[in-house]
Amino acid sequence: MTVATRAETATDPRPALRVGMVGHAFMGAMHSHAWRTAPHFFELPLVPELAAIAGRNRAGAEMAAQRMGWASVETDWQALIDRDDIDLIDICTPGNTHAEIAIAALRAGKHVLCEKPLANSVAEAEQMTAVAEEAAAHGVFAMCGYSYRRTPALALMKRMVADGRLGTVRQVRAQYLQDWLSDANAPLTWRLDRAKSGSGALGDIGAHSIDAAQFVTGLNITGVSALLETFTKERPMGGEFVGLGGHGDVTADTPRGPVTVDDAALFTARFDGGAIGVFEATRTALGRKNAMRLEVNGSLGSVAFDFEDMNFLQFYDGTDAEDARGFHRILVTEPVHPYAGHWWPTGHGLGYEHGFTHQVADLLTALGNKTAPTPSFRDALGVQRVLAAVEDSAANNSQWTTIEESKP
Ligand code: SOE
Repeated sequence: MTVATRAETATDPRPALRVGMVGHAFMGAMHSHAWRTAPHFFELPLVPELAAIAGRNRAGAEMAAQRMGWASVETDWQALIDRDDIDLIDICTPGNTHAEIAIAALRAGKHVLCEKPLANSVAEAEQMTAVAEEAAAHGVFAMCGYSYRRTPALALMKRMVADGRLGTVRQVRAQYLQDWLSDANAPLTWRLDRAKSGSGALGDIGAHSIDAAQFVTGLNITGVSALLETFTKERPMGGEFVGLGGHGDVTADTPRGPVTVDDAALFTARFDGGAIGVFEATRTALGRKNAMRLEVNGSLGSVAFDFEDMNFLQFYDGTDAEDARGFHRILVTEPVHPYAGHWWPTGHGLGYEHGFTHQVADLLTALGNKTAPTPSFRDALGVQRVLAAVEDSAANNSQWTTIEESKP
């Protein structure tokens, strides 16, 4: 893959990284923001260019290109891959399209950023990982977009565990609670169709919890016992989600179709190294909007994070003087904290979108240094194996289900 050179007239000598993005819904908008913003807040070896966006509907893609800042439009992802002025394919589409797009892109010598979860099955994830590792040998790299790793408080959590501040990790408590599907009249979108999404809350948000737990602790889940539930078995067809309770136009005559994925997933887990964990993912916990929570208890201390209070990390240091022990609320906005120093002066908080900008900054830094970005497709394959084990366990009366090692 030739590294693009910027136009002669450009004052910036750094090479460009020309991005082609597939999809322009919520994640497409978020990734566009990150590609635009990263070079303004991070010193990067490559300068991203929003070269082209692909969407099946030309009018919709044109509108998205204008709104999100893309220079050109394609109506077919293969056309993006065929262009020699594109260096990286950013996949922001439903899970059933990830494998075909990522494999074609990598084989064409394009780097890939693929939204989570990596795929809709272990088999697809294994194939994607094999192609990615083959491409890496030729300097073409792939990353999976588990963006919460790059929330400053979670990155600080990982640093504290790695530095031994918690001692031996014993227990992990991961919840990801949303409520946008609590309304039985919320429509049957692609996220509720197993053929497109692969699973429901489990793969959509449970995958984030699995990746975050493994990333923060440095431990892998080795086995699970699980149950899944679908509370609303049928939903109105043909509409778009317009917010809680916003589906008054749905009537008893509105045709309904079957929901083929879970509304909620619960599972217990064992990690290598002897730790145990409990996980919960749901999109029907009325009142919880985006409560991605993670708590780790160790022999010397505990840390706890709640995305709905995302600028704080709670830390209990068991080595504090006995009369001073308690959960300290650390405001994770200081230059000493991961990523925070790139933004505002002390004490000014960050938001959901910053994790995506950090993701792009770390990706561009890795590519500029010709090194493999993380999380790799193999890391994401590990998450995919846990997702599959949860579904297997739930389908067999919650029987204990082990996770096979990721094959080399
Ligand atoms: C919907 O549940 C969703 O948009 C997830 O798909 C994202 O990965 C998560 O970051 C926010 O919630």
